[in-house]
Amino acid sequence: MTTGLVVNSYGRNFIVEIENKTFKATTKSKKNDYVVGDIVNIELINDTQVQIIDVHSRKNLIFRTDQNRSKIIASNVTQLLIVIAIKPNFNIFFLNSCLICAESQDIQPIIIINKIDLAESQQFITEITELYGKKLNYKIVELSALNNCTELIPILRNKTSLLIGQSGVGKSTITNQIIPEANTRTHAITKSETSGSHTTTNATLYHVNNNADLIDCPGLHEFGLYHLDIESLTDYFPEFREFIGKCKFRNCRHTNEPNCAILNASKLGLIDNQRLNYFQVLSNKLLTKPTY
Ligand SMILES: Nc1nc2c(ncn2[C@@H]2O[C@H](COP(=O)(O)OP(=O)(O)O)[C@@H](O)[C@H]2O)c(=O)[nH]1
Ligand SMILES: [Mg+2]
Ligand SMILES: [Zn+2]
Repeated sequence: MTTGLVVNSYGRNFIVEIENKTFKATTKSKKNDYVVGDIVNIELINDTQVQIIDVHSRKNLIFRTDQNRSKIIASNVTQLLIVIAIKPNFNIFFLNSCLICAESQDIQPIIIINKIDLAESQQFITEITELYGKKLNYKIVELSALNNCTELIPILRNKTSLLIGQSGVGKSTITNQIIPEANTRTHAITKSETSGSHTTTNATLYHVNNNADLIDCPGLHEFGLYHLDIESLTDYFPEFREFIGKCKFRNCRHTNEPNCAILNASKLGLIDNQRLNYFQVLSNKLLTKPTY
């Protein structure tokens, strides 16, 4: 049996890479929930086509869920590069959701503040660095993808990094800086394989060098986390950890209970108000979620 790596998908079809050569892939039977990053067993059909038989077990699976559906994004990711920018419309809820996604999958997150060339980025950088860098200890990289992304090269080494972020923050610009032929490749696949549509709507995996892979995924408007288990939620907030288990009530939801260690910590300024608010909104969503 030959194995390959899924590097792109469109509709029900996939692009699979086998020893540096790419093939169009269809799937056997109706099962087609494969995703970029999957290692798959394939059967050769001819010198351009293969059929996917099944998938090797995944180390992790990045996906999002909203009220009524779930979408898989990529698998076997070892680093989440969360790209943010003051423009077009920074959403702190989105940033927090990406961090919770990383924490819940035990994947290293790195926050990339892009568009630092814009004058209005100054205040933004200060605020983000103060909370997410200094208080929460997340690694932060500041750059202007329009100028260069060289700072990212050592960070990518020996990792499979997934670029994630709202539409328009600069993910594709970063990808094109790092892999100059990325643009052409995406377009080549799109034009020949998807009659007429202009952009790929799924993630694409690129090889950088030094065993580094980079996955660009199209902008997301929301990053739903309806699949999370509410009982584990506090574990994904690093600044909550020292207070977990210290509330008066064992089943405390940290919203308005008396003697809540987390609410007390926020009153003392040990937990940021916006983060607490995000936690409460998210846990409320999980409590009222539909069943899948
Ligand atoms: N000023 C500025 N604009 C940028 C920068 N990086 C990307 N952009 C612009 O932001 C827009 C969206 O970029 P794109 O890479 O398509 O974002 P994506 O949706 O995250 O893939 C484009 O017009 C880029 O030229 C940057 O560092 N500075
Ligand atoms: Mg893009
Ligand atoms: Zn509590």
